[in-house]
Amino acid sequence: MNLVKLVKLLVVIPTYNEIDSIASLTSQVLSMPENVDILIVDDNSPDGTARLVKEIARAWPDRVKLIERTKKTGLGGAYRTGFSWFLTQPQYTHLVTMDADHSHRPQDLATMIALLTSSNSSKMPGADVIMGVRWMPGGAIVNWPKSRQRLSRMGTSYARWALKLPLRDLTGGFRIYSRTLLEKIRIQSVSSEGYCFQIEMARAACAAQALILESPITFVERTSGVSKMSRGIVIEALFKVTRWALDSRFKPNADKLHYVK
Ligand SMILES: Nc1nc2c(ncn2[C@@H]2O[C@H](COP(=O)(O)OP(=O)(O)O)[C@@H](O)[C@H]2O)c(=O)[nH]1
Ligand SMILES: [Mg+2]
Repeated sequence: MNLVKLVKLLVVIPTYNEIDSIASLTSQVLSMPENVDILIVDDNSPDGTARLVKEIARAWPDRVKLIERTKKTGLGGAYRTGFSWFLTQPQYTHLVTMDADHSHRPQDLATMIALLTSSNSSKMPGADVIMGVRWMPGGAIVNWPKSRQRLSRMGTSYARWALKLPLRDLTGGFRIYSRTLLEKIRIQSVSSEGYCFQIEMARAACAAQALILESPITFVERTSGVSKMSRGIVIEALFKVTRWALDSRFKPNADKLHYVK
């Protein structure tokens, strides 16, 4: 008999000036039939995102939480805060990372959860990470200019080659992580500030010998608000990936010692 292990997911959504999309995204996620709650980590958005989230949280006190940080220090810091809070809440079995701007679609999350539960119910130990992937059969990108697509693809190709990570989308941020994996990783050691956090989490997961499954997603460029992507974010990623690649050449076990408890 196949025993299906129950999953309860916390969707962590980092926000900076996402007042136009956060209410509709929250409502779409809350209406999913799967067992999902939401944690929004806002960086004192000047547009009043946190004020709106507080109203939503009043209507859904058990299902929507807000953490307010005093200033914008980047996606990595917001995620570290969200991951740390998740670890204090034993009712959740999995953590989802998802963007606020409708680029990550709830219907793809449903597919990712289905893959997770089918891996959980097989005789194998369940997946530690379900990775949303744009660059695989069934995956797509809608409305990104060619230049941004090229940048993203090059980022993944470089990190995949330099770090020898056999994964097809290292810069995407739509993922599910198991509690078992997050409890094994020193989350404060995943120190990237920008979108390089996604590459570093993949590196930490591989160092912890996680079982990672890929699931195709359609990434849809935002239609409101503005992207927080910047030159500094690209430089951080380039610099860090190169340094990690050199580190692991000279100290092959460095990533395991650094990230895994
Ligand atoms: N809390 C917080 N959220 C951020 C920060 N930078 C980006 N985000 C959020 O991260 C998600 C992805 O950012 P986005 O600007 O859409 O990046 P893009 O899709 O790569 O252009 C969105 O939900 C943003 O609001 C930050 O410094 N702090
Ligand atoms: Mg976006």
